[in-house]
Parts: sequence; structure tokens; C-alpha cells
Amino acid sequence: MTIKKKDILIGLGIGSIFLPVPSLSQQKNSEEVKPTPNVILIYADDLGYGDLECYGGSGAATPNINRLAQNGIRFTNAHATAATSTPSRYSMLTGEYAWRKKGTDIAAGNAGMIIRPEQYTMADMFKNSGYTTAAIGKWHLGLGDKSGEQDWNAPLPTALDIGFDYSYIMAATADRVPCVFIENGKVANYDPSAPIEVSYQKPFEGEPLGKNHPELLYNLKHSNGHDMAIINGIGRIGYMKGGGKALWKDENIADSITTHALNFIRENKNNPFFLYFATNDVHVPRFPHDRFRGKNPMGLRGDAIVQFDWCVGQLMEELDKLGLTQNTMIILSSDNGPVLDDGYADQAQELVGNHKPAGPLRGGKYSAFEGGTRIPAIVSYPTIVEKGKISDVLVSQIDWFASFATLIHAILPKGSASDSFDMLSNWFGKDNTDRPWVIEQASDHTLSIRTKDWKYIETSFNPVKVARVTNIETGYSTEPQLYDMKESTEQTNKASLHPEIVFKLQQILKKIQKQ
Ligand code: NG6
Ligand code: CA
Repeated sequence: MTIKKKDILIGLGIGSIFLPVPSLSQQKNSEEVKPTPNVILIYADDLGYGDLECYGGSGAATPNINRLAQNGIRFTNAHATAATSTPSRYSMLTGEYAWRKKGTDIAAGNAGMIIRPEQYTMADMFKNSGYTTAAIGKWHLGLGDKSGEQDWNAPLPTALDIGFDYSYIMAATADRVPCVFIENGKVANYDPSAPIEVSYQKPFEGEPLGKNHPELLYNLKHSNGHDMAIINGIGRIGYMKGGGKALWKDENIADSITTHALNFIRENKNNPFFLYFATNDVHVPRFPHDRFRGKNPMGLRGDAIVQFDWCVGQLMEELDKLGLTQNTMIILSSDNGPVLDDGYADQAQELVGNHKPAGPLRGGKYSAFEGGTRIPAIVSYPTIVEKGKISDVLVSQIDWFASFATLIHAILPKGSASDSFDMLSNWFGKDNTDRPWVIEQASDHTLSIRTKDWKYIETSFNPVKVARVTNIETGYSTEPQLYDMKESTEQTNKASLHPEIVFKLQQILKKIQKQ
């Protein structure tokens, strides 16, 4: 059974000044919903609120995503749970806030599996309901039993253990070793002549490093960090040896994950499937294929957005070809807000022009301000969703789990996805009730709680106001911050004007933390 918002509000004893008890009727649309629609979750990396044309972006053409939005609903107040990748992905796939669990910060490439096999995941839910499930693209949730102890030359405990029938994934990020794809627990295109070794502690003797051999960085130079192993002429985080033919070429990553996704869709055209398609775009290193280059004024970051749009177009086209569009729900979103210089000299900052990656929002990736977690979110499901709708309803990715459960009539085991609310009707645009609150986690673990009207950012001991490397406002303060979200964007701290609202939001946050 999914948890209902109403029960939680009553349980918290929270008054109604901020939090109207929603009138969501759980099965409102059930007569129209086919019992087993396919679900494709397209999860971009570091794509900001303002990056897509349909969200006001002006720097890169995104015709396919525009079309997806025209055929579906586009949310203007949707939130990832965190301002970085690993915690956002953890929360989304488990329905549990990452800040409840240790070890969910940005994971190294040799991290052990953060989601343990015994934890019930979104993929388990689909699988137990008769779906074939796949994770394709960026993983960043650890592989193998224990951190640093993986043998990359042997089969690894893998995504299958947490509900994915098929996986073709990068262990962490494109800027972290090992730079190989792992297919169902084994290195794809494994090259026995070049056994793989990985370390995040010490370099391997005889292997050149980015910091000592800038002449070998023929594809992209780093601006910060990323000066360890050199793979494909690009410096990375972490040390690596071997790989040979299995090493990826950054310019082929989008093609490679798209091909695998299309194959998965084709193979499962006659049975219900759940595809988690997590792109490397537009994360660093941004090194898209030649055919996406030079067509937009923003340089490589713009090219990566165009490449992402192409991937989305390929999936949409395939669904059309196979006659699956009507019966497939697509959700497109991002794991956190945007960043320009994230450690490579790719000129993202210099070439951004008038394009605003975070739209009108303050802050960006890593930040406690809205730019960190307010992200694009588009839902297309032609059978149900009204075309071209724009919704300003407050929603969070934490709710996809319970909402999908309602969609496919799944029964969740007791205690699973305990932070996830069923908001399916809201994601379908049929219920305009806001989520009573959303919680946002910044990269230093500062939490914010926001309702439709107010946002409270808890105090942080971190004195840094603007991150040195990324030049992004952190949103941290040693003072409590309260922003009126009806006014533009977190400009005036109103905490001292409304201590009663600060108190109320602090109380709610405390209660949720204790649950
Ligand atoms: C940071 C990296 C950044 C990126 C980020 C994780 C440096 C200087 N910065 O530590 O490049 O990899 O981690 O991004 O190394 S995320 O989107 O996967 O969370
Ligand atoms: Ca990210």
C-alpha cells in the first residue's frame, strides 16, 4: 500500500496554515489507466532549470524535448531531492531521503553498492509486477560488495541485485575511473590482454597522470581536480590501469547508451518494461560526438545539451515506430541543477552568453538555493496526460516511487519507500494540489524545507558563500534563512520578520527527520 500524504500530515500534527490537506483521490484515473503501461525514466545529469528551450533556454536547440513537452505536461516547480547526483539517485530509486543514510554522498568509482540488495527499490517494484527492468547509462550508486575491493576482471554483484534485469552502466561518472561500461555485472568488451586495476588511493607505477603530463591531455584539459588517470586524452578522478579495448571513448557514450536503450525497447516491445535511462550529458567531461559540435554558440556544454536532446528523440522515434507511444509514460528530468566550470576547461563559462542555465533561480548545482534542486520535469503519457499543459504544482522526485506503484497497481512491502507519497494524479496534471512541502539537500548536507509559499534554509557552519571552483552561490549561512517564494527568487531573507513561520518550518523539518 502506498503512503498517503493525508495520513502523514495527521500523524505529524501539523496545522493547516501552510499545509492544506490535499484532496488527492488515489485511484481517480484508474479507469483510464492501462494496468501495465511502459515507463521510461530519462534522467539527465546537471541539466538546469533553464537549459531547455521549453524552459526558456536560448543557447541550444532542443526540438525533441520541446515536442515531448508539447505532447505532455511540463512542471515549473519540480524538485530533485538533492543538489548532487548520488543522493538524488538514491532517494529517487529507494523512496527514502538520502540524508537518512550514511555514505550517500558523491560516490567514488570504486564505491561499494550503496543500495543494498535487501532494500526494496523502484526497480524491484516494477519487476515484481511483471515488468522487465533496465538501468542504462550513469549509475553512481556503487558496485560490488565493498568499497575499493572490486575485482573488475570478474563478475561483480550488480544492479540485478536491486531489481534491474538488465544493466549497461558506468560505475560512477564519466570523470571518474573506471572508464568502462559494466554490462550485467561484467566489463563490456572486456579485453583480457589489459586487466583492469582501479585505486582512489595511489597511482599505478608507470601510468602517466594528468598533473604531470599535460601534453597527453589532447581532448580536454582540466581546470580543477581531474588530474589523475588519463583516459582518451582526458584527465579523470582516480587512478586506473588497463582496460584496453573496453575503455570508453567519451564522444561515443551517448550513442552507446542510446543503442542499448533502443535494443532493450525493441526486445521488450511485447511486454511491459521499465527503462531507467540516465545520461552522462550534460555532466563533465563534456565531449560530445562530432556531429553535435559547433552548431550552437555555447560550445561543448551547448553541444552536450543538443546531444541529450538527440538521445531523447531517438527513444521517442522508436516508440512511435513500434506503436508504443500511447501506452508509454515518459518522465524526463535531471538529478540536480546546473554548473558551468565543474573542473574542465571547456569554456562553458566563457561562452554561456545570455543563456541562463538555472533560469531565474539563484544558485546551481551543489547549492541550497533553488538552482540546486529545482529542475526541469516533463511527463508524457498520451493516453492520460493533457497535451501542452504547464503545471506550477509543487512536486518532488521522491514521490515517483509511490506514484508509479499506483500507476501499475503494485503493493509495496511495509516500510519500503517510506518518504514517497503517491502523487500520480498531480504528475498527470489532474490534481493541482501542491505537495505539502519538499525537502532539498545541498552538497554540504544543509537541508531546506519549502512549501509553495515559503522556503526555510537551515543554518550551516560552512562559511563559504560562493564556491571557489564553480563560482556558484552556496546558499549557506550561519543565520536561519526564510524566503518568500511568491517573490522572485530568494533575494530577501525574511527570517527576522516572520519568526513564527521559521519556527513552524523548523518543527516540520525536525518531525520529518525523526520519522
Ligand atoms: C566533484 C567534481 C565534479 C563532479 C562532482 C560530482 C572536481 C573538482 N569536481 O567533486 O567534477 O564530478 O564531483 O557531480 O573534481 S555529480 O553530478 O555526479 O554529483
Ligand atoms: Ca549530477
